[in-house]
Amino acid sequence: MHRMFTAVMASMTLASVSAFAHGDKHADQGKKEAKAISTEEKDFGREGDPKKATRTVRVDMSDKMRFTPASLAIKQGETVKFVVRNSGKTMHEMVIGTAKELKDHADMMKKHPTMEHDEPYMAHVPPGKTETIIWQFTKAGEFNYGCLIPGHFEAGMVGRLTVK
Ligand SMILES: [Cu+2]
Repeated sequence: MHRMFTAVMASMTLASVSAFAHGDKHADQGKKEAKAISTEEKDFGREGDPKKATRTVRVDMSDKMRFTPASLAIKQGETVKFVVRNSGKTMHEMVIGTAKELKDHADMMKKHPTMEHDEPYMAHVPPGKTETIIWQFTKAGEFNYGCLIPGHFEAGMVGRLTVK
């Protein structure tokens, strides 16, 4: 009985080790590139094809709870590569969306701070690191980008996107 339990434990450990090694081996290829590009159309656009990115926008996030730049003008149809840097000492994230979506999402994050999410229109960036978002702005309108780490959005960590 005891012996069987040990054997099961050993094989489980082995399985998780090999799963980790497999994930690790491909880590340098980049998580986003490895996935197929989503065809889901949101109110504020769709996931962009990195090969079709016509513009690179550098965005800085700081512990002053601000994005730099704080506003952006984008041409409708444009595929933008956002290079998002966290120059602060705490975690920040850039999430693109409509004002209502961001507010709802921020409220949800307050209730479930450890909620895990990863979508093509968001980048979670640890201190000192840089992540990218490739997004195609297929629809005209006024949108936002915000940091939904609890308290940050409320402190004014939100930028304005104008697509026309
Ligand atoms: Cu933040």
